[in-house]
Amino acid sequence: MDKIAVISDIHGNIPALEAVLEQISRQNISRIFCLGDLAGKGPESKKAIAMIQEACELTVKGNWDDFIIKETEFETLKWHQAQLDEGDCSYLAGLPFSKDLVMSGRRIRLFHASPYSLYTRVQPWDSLEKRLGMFENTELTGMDEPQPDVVGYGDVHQAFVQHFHGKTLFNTGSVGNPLDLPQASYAVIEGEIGMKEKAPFSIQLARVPYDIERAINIAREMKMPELAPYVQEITTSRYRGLKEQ
Ligand SMILES: [Mn+2]
Repeated sequence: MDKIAVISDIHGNIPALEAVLEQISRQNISRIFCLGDLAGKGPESKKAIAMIQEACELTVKGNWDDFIIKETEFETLKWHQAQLDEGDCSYLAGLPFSKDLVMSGRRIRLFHASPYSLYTRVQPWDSLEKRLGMFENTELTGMDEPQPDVVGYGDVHQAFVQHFHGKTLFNTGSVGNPLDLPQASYAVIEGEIGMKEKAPFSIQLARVPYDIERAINIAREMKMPELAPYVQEITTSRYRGLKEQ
C-alpha cells in the first residue's frame, strides 16, 4: 500500500511544521503533498516556504499565497510581505491550483479551498448542496477529467472526513493555525496509487502537540503585528473573527 501525507495551512508556524514533519518521518512516509497557505498569519513565512519546498513533492496554492504577493494598504499584510524575497514570491505565484490522482479505484482531487476559487470557503457544517459542489469540475480544476470520488482540501482549518452521496470529502486541518483543537493537524491517505480497480483505501487524521510557547516567542521576538489575536488562535484554536456567543 502507498501512503501520502497531506498537510496544509502552515501559516509561518515553524515549531508546528517541524513537529508534523518529524511525526510523518516517524511513520516512515516519504511522500508529502501540501495544500497551500504556507505564508502569513504566523511569523516565519520565508522559512515555511523553504521547508515546504524541501519536504513536499507537490504543493498547490492557497488564498494567502495568492494575496500576500499583491500590493496592499494593510500594515499587517505589509509586515508579512516584507518577510519574503522575490524568489519566494515567484515560487508562490507559480503554484498550481489542484492535483488529481487515482488511488485504489478512486479519483482523488486535492485543492486548497474549493473548485471555484481560492477564496470560496466551504465549512464541514455547510449545506449538502454546497458540499456536493466540491466535486464539480471547473475551468480551474480542468473540465476534461471525470469528476472526483474523493476531495481533500485545507483552508477552513477544521479536520474532518465525511461520506455522502457515494463520495468522500475530507479536510486535512491546519498545521500552523488549527481552529478545531490546538494541536497541529494533517492527513494520511493510503491505497494503491494508479490502480483503477476498487481496493482498500483509508484516510487517517493525525494530531501532533507542538511547542506553542516557542511559536509565540518567535512571533514576539520578530515583533509580528496583531500578536494577541494570533496567540489566542494558536493557544485556544478559537478563530479571531468569531462573535461572542
Ligand atoms: Mn489558511
